[in-house]
Amino acid sequence: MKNRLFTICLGLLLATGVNNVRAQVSYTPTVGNMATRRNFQDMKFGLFIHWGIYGILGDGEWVMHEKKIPYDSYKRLATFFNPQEFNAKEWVAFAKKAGMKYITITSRHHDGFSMFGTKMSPYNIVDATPYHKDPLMELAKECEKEGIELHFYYSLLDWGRADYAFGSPIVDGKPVNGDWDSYIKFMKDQLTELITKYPGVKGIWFDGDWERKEVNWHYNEIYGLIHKLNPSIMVGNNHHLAPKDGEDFQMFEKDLPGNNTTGFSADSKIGTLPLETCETINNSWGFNINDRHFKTSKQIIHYLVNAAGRNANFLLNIGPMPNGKIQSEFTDTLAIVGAWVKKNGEAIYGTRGSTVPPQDWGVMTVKGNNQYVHITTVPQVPYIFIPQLKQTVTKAIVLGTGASVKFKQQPEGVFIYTAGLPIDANDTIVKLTAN
Ligand code: FHN
Repeated sequence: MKNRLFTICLGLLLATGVNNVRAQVSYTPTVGNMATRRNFQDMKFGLFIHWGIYGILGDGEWVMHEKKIPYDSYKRLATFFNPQEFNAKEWVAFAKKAGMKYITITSRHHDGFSMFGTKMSPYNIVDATPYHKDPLMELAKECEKEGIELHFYYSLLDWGRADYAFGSPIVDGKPVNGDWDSYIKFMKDQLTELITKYPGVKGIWFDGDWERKEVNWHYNEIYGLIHKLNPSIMVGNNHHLAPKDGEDFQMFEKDLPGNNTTGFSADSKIGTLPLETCETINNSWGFNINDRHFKTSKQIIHYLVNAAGRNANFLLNIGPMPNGKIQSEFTDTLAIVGAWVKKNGEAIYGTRGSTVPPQDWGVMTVKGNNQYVHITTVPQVPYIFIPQLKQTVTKAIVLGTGASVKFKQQPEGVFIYTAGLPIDANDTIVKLTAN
């Protein structure tokens, strides 16, 4: 009886239309999904790739919208998008060399162009460009071969499709000038292709929810479909809100969890799901020929360390060039980052954030009985103080050399003495054994 009442109430709710907050109802992740989540948290460092036909204009992925290029004119870009230099092997090798364990790539961005061979629209890289090949299939196969996990970014927002009807008023959860049912079906069909055709996919990264706050995105059906097709796949949504039912990880954009320098995170309270934060290597997501605001290897390492200390993965974005090559500024910087991660990976991979909150001097990560003290800002005084450490420290050494480090534990916390400590310009790591 109780169950029937619940079903009736749910039916009524579903019939009311506006359900931006509604997602997969009462979702319980499978054992396989929980394993994907754990592995995701262990990986810590991923490569985000924004790549599309907009790259030809060298002005980022929003160029169509920002330069007010009519959709039909913009579509011409497809007829000369021909990334002959694309080589999945090179991309995967580049990610591995940087110490990254997974790749999240745009399968379709807001311009609506599908960068994969879809049967659901002719506006895709195989059918609409002279390239006639599917780079995402090549990437998926190479990732699988090389043990790199693959996630697909998928835009909910579409500037061009008539059924999406960008700019249309929304009434009763639908755009009045579009065909919302058709658009939802289109997305489900494409997601089915992405999940069933491409080997090894472990995540779907939605974006664009924020464009239509009052629409019914049918997340209950979309998330339900993904988990039905492959229960182990992690669903995440860059809606800039607290996680919804049916989601498997929570993401932050251009901000560490808990910060809100961009204004995107005002409503995204940190939940209990695995966390990820994404940031650009320069100031652009898609290829931007004019953007020379390259982050240094030190800034990238600090972002990675600070994310790990806040229990989050770091997804670092690059925008490859329209010929399929990755520009040398990115490969050079990430080779340095990779060398650092190779040396210090013990304190990053497989760790979790500490109960000790971020301090002026840096952050801490934890793995089993080990606590890693990441000193990213060496203090003026010859010590750092770790407050609130509940465990008893039995040993303190420099990570890598094993040289012992002087420390003193008191009821209110632990002092680590930094005099004579070999300082790493990026991050001086002290490994504590603590029970
Ligand atoms: O509009 C997009 C943008 O192009 C890019 O894809 C980023 C990645 O986090 N997300 C959106 C803005 O929230």
